Amino acid sequence: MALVAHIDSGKTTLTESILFSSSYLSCSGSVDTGSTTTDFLPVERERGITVQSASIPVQWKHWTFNLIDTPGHADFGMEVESASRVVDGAVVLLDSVEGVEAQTKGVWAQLNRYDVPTRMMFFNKLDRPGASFRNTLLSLLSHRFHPNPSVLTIPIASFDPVRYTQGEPGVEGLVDLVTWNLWKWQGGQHTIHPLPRTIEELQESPLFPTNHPIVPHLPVARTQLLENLSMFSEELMEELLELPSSPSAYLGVDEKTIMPHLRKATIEGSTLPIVCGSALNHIGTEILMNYVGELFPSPLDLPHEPQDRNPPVRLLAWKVNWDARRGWMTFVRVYSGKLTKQSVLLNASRNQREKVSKLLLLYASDVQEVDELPVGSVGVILGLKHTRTGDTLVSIGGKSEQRAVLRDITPPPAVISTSVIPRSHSDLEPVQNALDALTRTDPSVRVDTQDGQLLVHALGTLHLEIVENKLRDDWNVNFEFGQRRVSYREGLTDKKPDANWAKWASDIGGKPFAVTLPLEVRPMTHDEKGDPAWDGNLVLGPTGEPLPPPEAIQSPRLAAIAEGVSTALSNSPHSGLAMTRVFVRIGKPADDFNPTPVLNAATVAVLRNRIRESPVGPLYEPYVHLKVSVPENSFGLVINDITEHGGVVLDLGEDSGSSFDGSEATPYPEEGLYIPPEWLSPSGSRDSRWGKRGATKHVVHATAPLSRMFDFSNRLRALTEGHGTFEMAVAGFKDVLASRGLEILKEIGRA
Ligand SMILES: Nc1nc2c(ncn2[C@@H]2O[C@H](COP(=O)(O)OP(=O)(O)OP(=O)(O)O)[C@@H](O)[C@H]2O)c(=O)[nH]1
Ligand SMILES: [Mg+2]
Repeated sequence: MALVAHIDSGKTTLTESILFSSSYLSCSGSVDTGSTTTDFLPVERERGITVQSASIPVQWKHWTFNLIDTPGHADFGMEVESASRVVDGAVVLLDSVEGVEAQTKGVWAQLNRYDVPTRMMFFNKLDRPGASFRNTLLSLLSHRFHPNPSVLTIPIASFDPVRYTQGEPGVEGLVDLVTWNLWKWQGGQHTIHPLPRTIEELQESPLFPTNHPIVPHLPVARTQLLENLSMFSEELMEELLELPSSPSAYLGVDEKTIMPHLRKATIEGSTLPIVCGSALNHIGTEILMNYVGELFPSPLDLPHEPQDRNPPVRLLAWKVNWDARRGWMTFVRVYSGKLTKQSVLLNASRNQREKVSKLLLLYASDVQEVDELPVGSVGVILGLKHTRTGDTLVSIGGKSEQRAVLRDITPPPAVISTSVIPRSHSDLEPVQNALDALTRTDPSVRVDTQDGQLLVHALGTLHLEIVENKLRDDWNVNFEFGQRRVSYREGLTDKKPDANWAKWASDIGGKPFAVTLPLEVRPMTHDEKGDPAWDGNLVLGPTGEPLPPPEAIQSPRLAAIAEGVSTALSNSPHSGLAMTRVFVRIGKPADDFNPTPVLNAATVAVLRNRIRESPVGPLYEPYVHLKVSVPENSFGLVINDITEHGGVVLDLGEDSGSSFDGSEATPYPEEGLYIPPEWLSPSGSRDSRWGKRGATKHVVHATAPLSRMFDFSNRLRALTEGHGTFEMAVAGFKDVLASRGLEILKEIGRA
């Protein structure tokens, strides 16, 4: 399972707490002092952010699960992409002061893209002033994450009724509504107490001081949870109907009765379980682990290849790393069979043999060597020479259908590039080799040569900085980076082509040759969605289905044409930019005798020609989403700066309901869910973005062109005397006005 979330919501802290609570660590480290297990790279420890995901096996009670801690910064979105590809479940964290944030939506979309079936939410940082369980829950509904969340635990801010109403200290206890237990934290220790099963006994219970305001709410919350669950299970509904009609009846229902229904609803995705706590104080961590164990599917609960006596091995390389001491480390998930050390595999994506030397389980930077990795497990292979992130490896000599490649991982689109200038002529080759190695580990880094210049493309400014560091520190090569440049895109102009545009005629070996390609090409319409696998274009196959990338297409003739489409769209004859928002439909290739290389060359030629014949298309540039926190006195200055640089302010941060992309959607209804009243999670009532007024810092949400935001950190420092902070994440491409288009063409030397 993966931990995914917006930057700084506490994933690494929660990982550390899980390792501590499951007794792997005797004392937990902290991101604030740079001592955690999973953030072990020097740059991670310096900056306190996660850059690369780390996978770690966890033993909890009778369960074993692999935990993947991912980075929250969108510049490292590739890491979330590949983690989403291999996990069966994800825990999504929210900072309870902030609620849903921009990248929460980003990672949620990534989980959707890879069909991660099972998810759970953890409302973290309830100890912070301004945290609110209620508002965080409401933000989930208003951003339409799930129509049927199930609240499994309720926080108790304090056991002292007076301090409780002030929301201090934030979270001292949790009520587990399923097991009907109370968890109390005092001085770093916790105790667990079963709650009484009747309302009268609960009211009298010495577990709570008299008149504690939370008590009357607990039966309500449990009743609502059970009724909500019974919507997904007739069996549970019948059991509830048979209960005596006393107000206490639902309190008597045993956890063993509830859990199977909750588990089924969670695995199907009909509900989204919600737990909460404070990872920093280890509050709620064990409850979270209990629910991961109880509710998340085992690999055998999900559709999988039949595992009879000696099933063939099939695995996906979801991450490749270079380690100075151990060499190439290939992180794999085993989807079938049992992988043993010293075996030979076929890399089905590249048709190359690979020899497995050792197998490892990785506890962050510590390792344990093992002899085998069984089906469902996640581990590391040493010794592979050619395998890249996203490749499928299978047993040698299996039947051809067993060699089918698993679904690949699609890197997010690159938005920024820079030239790489080797210091001297003799540095060129080492620099090229280092770049090649880097793209093997991180497919979201792309390298190409334009006008004799070596260019590296990345997902954002921070990503580019990390690339620079890695080239210097891991590969010791001598180079300089040139100026950073935004990656623009060109669209297609709609001009009706000649009737015969898709016919290609040539001479091959003195013989005339003609082929008509089954292509339909036009600009995408406004409401069509670009496919990330095709860099924002939309490419359909013969039956109208979205085509996978060429290397994953089974039919060689279709693959040859698709490859040609991909090549032609990768740079426009007008601007040299990659094309975007082009619709291509590839029909069924005719059964003629044209060899596949001819089909491929012909596709490139006719499609290029088609684009060249149309006038230069609209230009697109990447936009970023900005979240800026500024003191009151520089608020106006910062807003001016953003608008002067082409930005648009979306929200002034006081209203959690509006969405970041500016689109207004109706929230999911609150009906049928347990939503605690405002005063029940009182820490939200003061000093927060949830509060009406009185915040000392203002929050601005805006979008702006990336090209004009490169030096925003310097500008913000100057405008706020160092008191402003901001987060920036790429929010996609937007088409630009003709005047800006001309500027762009000038900038890239095409006008
Ligand atoms: N008060 C409070 N602070 C927390 C809690 N959990 C994490 N933090 C703090 O929040 C900051 C970010 O925590 P991380 O664990 O690095 O967050 P992350 O989600 O891993 O961040 P990225 O990996 O960079 O996306 C650190 O300063 C933590 O100490 C919590 O429960 N309460
Ligand atoms: Mg982290």
